[in-house]
Amino acid sequence: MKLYYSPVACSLADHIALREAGFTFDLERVDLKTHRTETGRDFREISAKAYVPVLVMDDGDIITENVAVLDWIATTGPTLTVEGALGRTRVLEALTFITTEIHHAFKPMWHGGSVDERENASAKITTLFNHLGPSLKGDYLFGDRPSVADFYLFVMLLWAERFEVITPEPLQALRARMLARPAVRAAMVYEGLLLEGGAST
Ligand SMILES: N[C@@H](CCC(=O)N[C@@H](CS)C(=O)NCC(=O)O)C(=O)O
Repeated sequence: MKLYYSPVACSLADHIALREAGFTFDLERVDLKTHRTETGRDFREISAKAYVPVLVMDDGDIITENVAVLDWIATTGPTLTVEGALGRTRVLEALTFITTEIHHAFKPMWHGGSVDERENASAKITTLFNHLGPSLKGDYLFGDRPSVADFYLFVMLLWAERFEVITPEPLQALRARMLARPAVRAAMVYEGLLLEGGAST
């Protein structure tokens, strides 16, 4: 299978999840401005939606939308499931909050919002993070193992750092724990976000 990604985009969550789950997969970078992939293909021929992540399965089936891709990885790879009758529901609940509320709130930062819009967005994102801060059930959102929701949250925390958004202490600690994970580091090195030895690029 192949993941189409763009460095530091939300597809980093899927990239980390595939590595954490131990899948064998290929990666192809997409330039979101030109719509060209690194092999020169027009990305819109692969997905007319023209955004990442896109996961192309070996049989040619294509999954788009981050929540769907992450849910597929979590339910197919055995190490990422969250126990309990409501385990999957809780993960979907967190993923939906992250994508519709937190990710969406970053729009002014990525898409040239005015100073006022960015300041308002920053305050709103801090409030949204504060909803998640107290709800950690251990080192991660649902206990002592990370879930796919932690991977998506981690990307949002990287974005928060980049745009100097204030985050609550428990989520700063979660970000540090994630950064210590070999699969996370490998994904970040691959995407050019970390140097091999560990320093940020
Ligand atoms: N609804 C999509 C949105 C994904 C999305 O926003 N992807 C961004 C990168 S984080 C993208 O590829 N944007 C393309 C563009 O802005 O042209 C999902 O949840 O997967």
